[in-house]
Amino acid sequence: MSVAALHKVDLKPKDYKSEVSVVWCPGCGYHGILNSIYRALSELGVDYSNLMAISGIGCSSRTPYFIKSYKMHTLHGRAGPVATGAQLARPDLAVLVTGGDGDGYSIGGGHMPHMARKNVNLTYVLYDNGIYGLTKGQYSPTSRPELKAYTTPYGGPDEPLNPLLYMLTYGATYVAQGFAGKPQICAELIKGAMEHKGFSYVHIFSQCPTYNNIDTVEFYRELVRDVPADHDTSNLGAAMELARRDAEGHAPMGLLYKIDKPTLDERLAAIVTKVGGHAGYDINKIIDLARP
Ligand SMILES: Cc1ncc(C[n+]2csc(CCOP(=O)(O)OP(=O)(O)O)c2C)c(N)n1
Repeated sequence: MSVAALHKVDLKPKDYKSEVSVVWCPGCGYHGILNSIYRALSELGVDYSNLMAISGIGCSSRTPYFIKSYKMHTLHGRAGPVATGAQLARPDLAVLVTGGDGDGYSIGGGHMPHMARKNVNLTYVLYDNGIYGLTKGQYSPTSRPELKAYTTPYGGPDEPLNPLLYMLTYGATYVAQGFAGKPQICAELIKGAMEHKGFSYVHIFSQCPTYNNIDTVEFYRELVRDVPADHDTSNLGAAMELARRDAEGHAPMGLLYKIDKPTLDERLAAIVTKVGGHAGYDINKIIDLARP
């Protein structure tokens, strides 16, 4: 989403904390991600009366409770469609979606491509802990086969999906990746995402010390490598190459891709103008327009 046109305020990160206590486990990486969001909002000067925080269901999806903003805690996997509707109804507001790997890529997996390809003007921060946390530890689409979870006591039978490749393939116009153990980098990436006009996707690796005993802080520290300084963020092929990971399997950390493209609300507004405004909706006129 682009917050550039919004009314600016001068607030500290702590001013974005709501009165609701954060209930995540001690040591959970989500605390770091939440702090990155507070920091990004403060640095951007977002007025919380212009912010809609929207989520599905999961530990990560509790985030809107902890942010001072308007908010919707929706159905499991359905944050995307609700956020799309909210953004189209109020394109003057900033929309921030937060959720987990299960919410976004299992039950919500059918919605992610469409937010990307339609270039819905919102920011999606996906907290990837490689497990379903809220429901106490089931294998997710980003789990590594080595993970022994309640639903896969002998390890998993399949390979994890590659969320960055998925988002790039479907046309997301801002794609970045961070790690909860590097909150300053996450804050920068979230800030860039919120400044971007269009569908901005920030994937953040996070440890879940309670249910995922293999994707630890140490594992992620070894896994991630900074995006090279000379990477061209407008080059889709180069971004995909980074997303595919290097020969040693390292995952890129930083901004992979950013391009400008008309957003869904802009394209719809152009159609409304073409038919003469909402009052001008006339089925015969629309049929005329559709004639070759
Ligand atoms: C329709 C529906 N199916 C299943 C559930 C149970 N459920 C709640 S959260 C969740 C998975 C959450 O995992 P993830 O999105 O990775 O979030 P995390 O808790 O790890 O942050 C599931 C399966 C539900 N609430 N609704």
